[in-house]
Amino acid sequence: MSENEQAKGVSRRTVLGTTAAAAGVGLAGGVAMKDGLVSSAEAQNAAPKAPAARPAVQKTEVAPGELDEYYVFFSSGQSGEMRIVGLPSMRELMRVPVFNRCSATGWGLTNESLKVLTEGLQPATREFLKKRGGTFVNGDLHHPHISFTDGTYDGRYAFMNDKANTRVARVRLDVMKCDKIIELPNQHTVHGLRVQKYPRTGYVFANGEDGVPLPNDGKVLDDPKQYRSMLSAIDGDTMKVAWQIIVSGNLDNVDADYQGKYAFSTCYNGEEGVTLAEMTAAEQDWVVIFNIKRIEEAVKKGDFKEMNGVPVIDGRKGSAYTRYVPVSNNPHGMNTAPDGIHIVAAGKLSPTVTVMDVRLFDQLFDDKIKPRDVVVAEPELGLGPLHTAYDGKGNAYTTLFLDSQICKWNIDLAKRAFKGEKVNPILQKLDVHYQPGHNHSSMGQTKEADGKWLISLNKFSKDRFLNVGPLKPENDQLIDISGDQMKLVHDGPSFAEPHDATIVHRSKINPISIWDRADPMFADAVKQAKADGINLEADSKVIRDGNKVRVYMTSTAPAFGLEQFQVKQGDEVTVFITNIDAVEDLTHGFCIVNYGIQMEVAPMATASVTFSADKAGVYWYYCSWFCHAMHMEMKGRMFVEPKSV
Ligand code: CUK
Ligand code: CUA
Ligand code: CA
Repeated sequence: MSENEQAKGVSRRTVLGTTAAAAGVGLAGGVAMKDGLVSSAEAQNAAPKAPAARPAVQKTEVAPGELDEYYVFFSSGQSGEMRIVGLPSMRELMRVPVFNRCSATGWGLTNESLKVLTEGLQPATREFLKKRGGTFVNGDLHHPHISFTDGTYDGRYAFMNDKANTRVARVRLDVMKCDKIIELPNQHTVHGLRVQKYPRTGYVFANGEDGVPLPNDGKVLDDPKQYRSMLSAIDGDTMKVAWQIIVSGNLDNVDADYQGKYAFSTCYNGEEGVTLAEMTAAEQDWVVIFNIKRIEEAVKKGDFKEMNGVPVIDGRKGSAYTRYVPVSNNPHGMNTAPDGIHIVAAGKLSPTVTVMDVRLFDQLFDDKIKPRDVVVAEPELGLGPLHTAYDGKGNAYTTLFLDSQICKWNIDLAKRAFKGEKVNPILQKLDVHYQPGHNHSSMGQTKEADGKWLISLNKFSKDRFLNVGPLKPENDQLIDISGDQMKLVHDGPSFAEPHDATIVHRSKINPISIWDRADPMFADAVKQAKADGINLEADSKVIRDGNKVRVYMTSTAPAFGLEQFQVKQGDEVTVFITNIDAVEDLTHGFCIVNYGIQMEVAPMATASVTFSADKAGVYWYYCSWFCHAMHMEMKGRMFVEPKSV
C-alpha cells in the first residue's frame, strides 16, 4: 500500500465511521452506504485500466511577469470573503471582503461598506444587531457565480450566498468590490445558489436549506410539521427578491437550464426530519423542478401570499408550479451540462448520479409523462458522489467524497447503459487528496466549456503540506483534463474553506485600475462634501456641525492634505479621504493609532469612516499602504481636546 492509499484508507474509515454511527441508530442511509461499498468496488474493477500517465500537455508554470489564462472566483466558506485565484498558477490574486470584516480594507468599518452591509437587512435584524455593532461579523460564503448573458459569462457581477445569516451578495467585477447585500426574508439559511443562464441574469436562485415556522416568531417551536423551506428568486439587477416558493422537504443545491425555463434543486430532507436519523430515514428524496414561467404568471395573477413584502407561492407537492422527481436518498450537487440538455443530481448517500433531460420537462409539467420519465441515465460511479463538472465534449467529472476520487464518465455511454446496453460509462478514476466536495472545469458551467482544466476542492489535506497544527488547510488540486486521461498537476492549500469556485476565461473579465470619480460607491461622500461646499479632489478642511465634525482631506504620495486636525472629546467625527493619485496601483491607507480605524483608499477613490472621539489626547494617523519612499512620513496628528468640566 502506498502512502497515499494508506492515507486514503484512514480517511475512508474515519468518514465511514461517522456513517456507521448513523447506521447504528437505524438508518437506511447506512445500508445504502454498505451496498455502495460493494458496488463501487465492482464499478472500479469494471473500469478500463488507466494507461500509464502521459506527460502533461498543458503548461502549468506561469513564469514571473506572465499572466494567468483564467480567473477563478473562489468561495471561502466560513471565512466569509470571495477570493480571486489565477489559473493555472493557482496564485491567490485578491481577497474581496463580503460577509466578513477586513482589517486591511476597512470592510465593515467604513461608511461605504457599512451601507452595503446594512441597507439590505430586514428591519427585525437591524434591531437585533443594534447592540452588536450594526452588522453581522461572520458569514459562510459557499457559491460564487458569475452573471450570464446568452449562456455564457458577461463579466458584470458575481453573486454569492451566505449560509450563516441568510444573505445574498453581489460583487461588481469592474472594481471587484461588493456593492449589494440583501437578507432574504421568510427564509432560514441560503445554501445552493446559481444564476439564470438565459437570456441573462436575470434571476439569482437561492435555496433555503432549513425549514422554520412562518413567521418564525416563537409562537411555534418544536412542531416540525409547520416548518417550511423555500426557494428565492432575486432580481440580479435590482437585488430585490422577486418571489419565493415554498417546497415540500428542503433544498440543497440548485442550477438552471440554458433555455431560461426551469430551475431545479436537490432535496435531501424529503422526510422533513430534524435529526440526522430522520433526515436519512427514507429510501428516496427528490429533485424539485421549478417552472419559471408558471411562477411568474402566478405572481401576476395574485396566486401568492405576501410575506414581508415578497410574494410567497405555495409550490409544495401537487402544485402546478413544481414537479418532484424521486432520486436516491440525500442527493447533493445539481449541475447543468454545457450541452444544454442534461442535468445531473449527485447521489451522496447513493453511489449513483441521476441524469435528467431538460427537454422532457415541458411534457412533465403537462402531465404527459411521469416524474421518473425525465431520468435518462443513472450510472453508479463510486462512494459519496457530490458534484459534477463537464468538459464540453460529452464527459462528466464527478467528485467521490468517500472514495477520494474524481470519476470521469461519459454521458452518452451512461444513457446507453441505462437502456440496457452492455457498456461502461466510467472512463477513469483519479485519486485526489482528500475527500473532494465541489469540482470545476474551465468555463464548464457555460455553453463555452473548453475542457482544459479541472480543479478539485478537497476538504482534507492531511499529509500534503507542512504540518501547521491541528487545523489544516483544505487542498485545491489542479487537474489537466485536456487529454484522454486526467492528470493531477498541482496542490494548492487554502483556508477555511472553499466550497465552490467558478473558472472564467480572462477575456470575460475587464476590471478598471483607477476609480471613476462618478462611481456610486462613494456617491454619499460626494453628496455630503457638496453640501459642505467641499471639492473632494482639492480641499482639505474641517467642518464643524454641532458636535459632528467632518474632516476632509486629500491623499497624494507622500502626504495627506492635513498634517493635523482638532476635535473635541465626544464629537462624532467623520474622516473623508480622497486619493488624488490617478496612478495605477498607487493605493493609500488611513489608520488612526489606538482608535481602531483603518481603511483602503485606492487610486481616485474616496473612503470615509465615522467614529466617536471618546479618548482625549494626541493620536497619530498614518498611511497604511506602502506608497512612496516617504511612506513612513505620510502621517499627521489628531488632537482630541478633553471635555471641559
Ligand atoms: S456545498 Cu460544500 S461541498 Cu455548500 Cu456547494 Cu457541496
Ligand atoms: Cu500613502 Cu503610504
Ligand atoms: Ca433524506
